[in-house]
Amino acid sequence: MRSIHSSLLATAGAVVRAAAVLMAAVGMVMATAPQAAAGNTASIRSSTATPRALPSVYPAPRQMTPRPGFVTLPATVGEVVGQHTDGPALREVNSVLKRAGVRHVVTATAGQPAPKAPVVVYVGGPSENAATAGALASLHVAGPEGLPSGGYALGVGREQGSQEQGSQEQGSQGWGTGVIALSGVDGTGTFYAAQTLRQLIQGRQLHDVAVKDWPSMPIRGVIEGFYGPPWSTADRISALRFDGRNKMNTYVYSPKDDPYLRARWREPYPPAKLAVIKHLIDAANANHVNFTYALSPGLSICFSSESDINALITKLQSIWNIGARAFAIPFDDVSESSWNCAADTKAFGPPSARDVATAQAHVLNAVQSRFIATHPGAAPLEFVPTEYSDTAASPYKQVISSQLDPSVVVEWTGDGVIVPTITAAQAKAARQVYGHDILIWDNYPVNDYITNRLLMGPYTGRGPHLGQAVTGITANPMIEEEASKVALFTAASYFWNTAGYDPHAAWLAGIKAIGGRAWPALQVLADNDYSSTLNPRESPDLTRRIDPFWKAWDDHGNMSGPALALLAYFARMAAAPGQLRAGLHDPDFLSEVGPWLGKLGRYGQAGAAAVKMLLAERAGQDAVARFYRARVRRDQAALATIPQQVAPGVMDPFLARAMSAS
Ligand code: LTM
Repeated sequence: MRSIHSSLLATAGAVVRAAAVLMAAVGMVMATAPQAAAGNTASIRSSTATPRALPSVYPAPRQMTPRPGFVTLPATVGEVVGQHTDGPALREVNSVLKRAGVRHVVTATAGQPAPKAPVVVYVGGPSENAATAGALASLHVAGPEGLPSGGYALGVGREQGSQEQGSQEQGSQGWGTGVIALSGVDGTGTFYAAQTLRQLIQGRQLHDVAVKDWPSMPIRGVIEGFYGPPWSTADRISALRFDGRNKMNTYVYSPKDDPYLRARWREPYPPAKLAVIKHLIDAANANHVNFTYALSPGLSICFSSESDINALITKLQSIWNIGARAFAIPFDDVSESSWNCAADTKAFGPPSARDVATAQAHVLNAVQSRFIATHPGAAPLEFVPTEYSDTAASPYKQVISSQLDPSVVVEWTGDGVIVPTITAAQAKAARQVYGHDILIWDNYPVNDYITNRLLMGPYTGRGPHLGQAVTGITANPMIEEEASKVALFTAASYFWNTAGYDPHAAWLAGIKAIGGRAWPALQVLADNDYSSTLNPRESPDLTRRIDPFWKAWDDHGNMSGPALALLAYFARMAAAPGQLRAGLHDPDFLSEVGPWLGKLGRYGQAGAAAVKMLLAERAGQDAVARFYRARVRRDQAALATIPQQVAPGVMDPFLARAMSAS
């Protein structure tokens, strides 16, 4: 075999040696993990400023204005908190400061003199901390007044009068007190300001900046609403933390196979299970996420039964008692042509879409008036109609529109169950036909209908003005919780700032945030698990290299450039499993994606062998070509035994064409 290798190196020589150099370069990318800012980086003019540019922040803020100068965090900082400063926000600020190297935080309460320290951090908006307004004013940064819930102002700079513009060497220490002021319109806003602060710190430094930021829609989040194995408690805790970090404020607990949500909906939770749900609610609260409990009685409810309505309310009350304040009643599993009890025929007539809607409105109105309306602080009741995926006028929707309490929010999946596009016009049509506020249940990146796929492409096809037409969007994720985060990172960016959303920039930023130093390998995995009903384009980075390769091949042109580019990519594919296993410290992610990762690596090997086979053939090196042909054949056979799909429609056709090309 050694002689065949030497023969190959001798023949395909320059091309393959250069490929090795490229492969080494690929390895270096992994080691350096560039901080390259994608999308929303705002640069400043000063040639001496350190740091030179604002880092990227996701979701992209509405207004983020860099200012000349920067603040260096010393080992000891002062902190001014109010009596009502949000607890999770303060915890986040303190952990951000600690990670940046701050060792001591000297705290004062609003009303006391600010601590004497080179940098003072003010935490809390107008309803939390009376001192922050003055700190923002000293920086000439406007406060958050008038912003919707979750909005915030964030200022970094030096107190007015003490700042020597352009004296970058002095940092914060030389010219008066450095000020960092985080002011939310509410506690959630201050928590989000802290999430932005986390991303603004580079080493120990922060660019001077003024941020004014607010969300595009009130409800933004995730609905665990897929079929199949539900997320574990650890998955959910991880998801709740991720939601908060990415300014999503909603998690809907609606796993299809919690029996106490569906088949056994009347039964109270056993204490141990209730304790787990309480643990989730507490984790949600700690991350400013509204835990929404979705009870689905449709499989067995007798709509006309007082005792069933009481059971429904009693169950909701048991979840209220452990801290939940948002509730949903999904009726997406209800037949429009049968009742669950004879009494309903008597009460509502023979089953029909219209009568089913009347029965549902009857139950929902009871929950609204006897539970939601009697519990101050309860969020508006949400409901999934049985007809949830179109905007055509129908007897069912007509009844919902006219009989359901107007404060109930209707969940709707778009014009279809899984749709490439949702526009503001469609959402307005839904608002019109259902007669209620619309919350989009978006079936992306859910994969319960294609469990052999991972869906890791960006969230696309949702219009820039959709936020004005709906009360919010919750995305239905994949069975694989950790792997869902790539798509959900992009969805969160869209939910927050629909008009400023750049799918590719958000996708790359998400890959960097999630992948850490192994992000280039994660990018290759996501590139080859990219297509979906939202976007049919598969493996965009790979196909950008395959297409020129075949063009050069067909034209009998110079193959070296396209072959090198393709070989380098296949090298990244082959190395990705090892790089992710070594560099991504997330065992759950690695076990979730294990089979896909294995297939990706094997495709990388097969692809490289196919390219080398073709180069050898063209060079007239028949023995070398035969060697690689046999290798590709072996890889193809092994790949065919892995049911998970990677690069569907791209890699198998590439290998097949390579094997038949001459
Ligand atoms: O979308 C809704 C309202 N219901 C189901 C989801 O539970 C399921 O996850 C998705 C994707 O299969 N389709 C549905 O219709």
